[in-house]
Amino acid sequence: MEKNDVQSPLSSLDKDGFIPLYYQIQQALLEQIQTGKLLVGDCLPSEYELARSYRVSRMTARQALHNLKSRGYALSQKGRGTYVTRPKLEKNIMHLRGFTEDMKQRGMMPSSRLLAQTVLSAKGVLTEQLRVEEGSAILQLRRLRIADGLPMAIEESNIPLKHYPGLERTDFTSESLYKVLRNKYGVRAAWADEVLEASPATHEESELLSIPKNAIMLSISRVIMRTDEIPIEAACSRYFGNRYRASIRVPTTTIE
Ligand code: 16G
Repeated sequence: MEKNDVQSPLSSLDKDGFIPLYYQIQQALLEQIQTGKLLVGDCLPSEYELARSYRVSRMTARQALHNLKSRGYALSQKGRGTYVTRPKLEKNIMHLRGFTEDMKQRGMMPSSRLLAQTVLSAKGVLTEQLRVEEGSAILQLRRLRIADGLPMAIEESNIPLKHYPGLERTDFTSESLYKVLRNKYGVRAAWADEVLEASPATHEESELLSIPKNAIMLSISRVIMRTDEIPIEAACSRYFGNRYRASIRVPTTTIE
């Protein structure tokens, strides 16, 4: 990874104007990101380099980098410095859209790395969530979900096989679960119960998503139901908090 030079730094700062210096630096870097001169994964100049080339204090340089990070355009990692990331994707949790469909709608290229595809016997909370008997066959998928080459989420899906015989033979390295359920089994989703939680990344998650140790994850657990009230899937999707945020439109109601 190459360090990018700040383009003609001294000429671009207006040191006598009203616009704070940190803001000018932040905007100059943002312009390089938005015009593609700096790409996702590229290193940004360090606080020290910025301070030196713009002839500003390190505090000013730090503020510029801090603002880019809090807007989701950059991330600092020990040993790697500060590098360009993508602003957070907004996940509308009211939409029962699958990952593949969601990424395509955003003009991004979805892909998956299959971590596990196993058939197991239902027990404990899964029997309640999926409304199946103990020992009933469940297809469990664990996938690393990727968009435009960037790892986005780790998902575990549990699907009761008694309603979808043969589903376990699908190659989920390339197939969309929701597409197969819709096209092959005629499934229509009606509603879902979702729980959102924040928690630190496990060691495996930080490795797979290439994110800092203990980074904050946005976890969405959901049970999605068919129109005939039969559970389709009990899933848990774990997104890196710096790449995702959840949004919702609250329907008309009274203010209490
Ligand atoms: C979404 C779902 C996940 C489902 C997946 C199917 C959430 C929080 N999670 O990521 O439960 O398994 O889509 O995606 O919405 P696919 O159709 O691309 O396989």
